Amino acid sequence: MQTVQHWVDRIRAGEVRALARAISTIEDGRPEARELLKALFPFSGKARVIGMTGAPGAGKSTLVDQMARDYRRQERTVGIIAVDPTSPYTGGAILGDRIRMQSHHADPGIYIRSMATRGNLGGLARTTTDAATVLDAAGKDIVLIETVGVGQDEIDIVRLADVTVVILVPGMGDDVQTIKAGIMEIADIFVINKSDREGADRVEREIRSMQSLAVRADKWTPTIVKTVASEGKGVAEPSAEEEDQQLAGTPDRDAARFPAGPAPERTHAGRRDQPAGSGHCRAPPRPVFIGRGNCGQL
Ligand SMILES: Nc1nc2c(ncn2[C@@H]2O[C@H](COP(=O)(O)OP(=O)(O)O)[C@@H](O)[C@H]2O)c(=O)[nH]1
Ligand SMILES: [Mg+2]
Repeated sequence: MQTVQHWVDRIRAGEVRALARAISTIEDGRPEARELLKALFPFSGKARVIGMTGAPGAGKSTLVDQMARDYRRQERTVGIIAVDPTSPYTGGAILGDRIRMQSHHADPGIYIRSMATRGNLGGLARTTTDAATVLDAAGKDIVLIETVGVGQDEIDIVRLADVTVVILVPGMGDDVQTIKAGIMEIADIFVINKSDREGADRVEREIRSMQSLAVRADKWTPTIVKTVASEGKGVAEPSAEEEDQQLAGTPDRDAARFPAGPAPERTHAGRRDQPAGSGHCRAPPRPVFIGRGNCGQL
């Protein structure tokens, strides 16, 4: 039997099998997961965690795939976690995702993992957070998390990200209104994908009019980027925009997001602990869950 230390060493050396086994152990809620995570924590906190959320079919996987390509061109390593609670592990959209993303499979700089929701041991948000920690500790520069932006679970997942990209498409009609309560307030960047279709400008106007009604506590106005992911058009922009946001004074944004005091230390896969009592936010599902601190401040 190998020791946890040996396992950690193999993960940090980029051994895919060790990485895969770590995430499976977390997913299955096996007891050794806690010990492993504890040993990995000190090596986490460096990755940039980007949450990608939007309705089914919005083009999230296509965009994630293209963004991953772009990051690889910049010689940055990428971990991708696809969360789709409606799909069983081996079927449906996940299988489609796997096929589509297969082009990366020969590239050791990319690791792609679909999260199962079977049994939901310990909560999907928690499991996803832990998987992100593993990828972070494994040295991935970028961790992209794809979720279907519908339920609270998915909103919790994107809250664990450093930056959240909300993907909308033309032709949604009133849907923009419908999802605004949950999804709109967590967006750092809006992507209007399928901009080859009619109505992209209208979606943009709708977002802008919503933005004009409410100013975020941190004064950040989410940027709007138009893409045609299936043709690779504009796909570098979400990454570039994300980069700009990272450079553009995260400290100020933190100060605004954590009005109770200075931004807390990064503790967990690059995210910050939500300060006690800072929130108008719903309580996180578990104490260890990491919030981004800007919820409810739209
Ligand atoms: N017309 C058009 N189709 C797109 C675009 N991006 C993705 N698609 C297509 O939309 C479908 C759903 O894409 P997918 O990435 O699986 O969406 P997801 O469910 O959000 O992950 C696929 O058939 C894609 O080829 C786009 O910009 N324009
Ligand atoms: Mg998908």
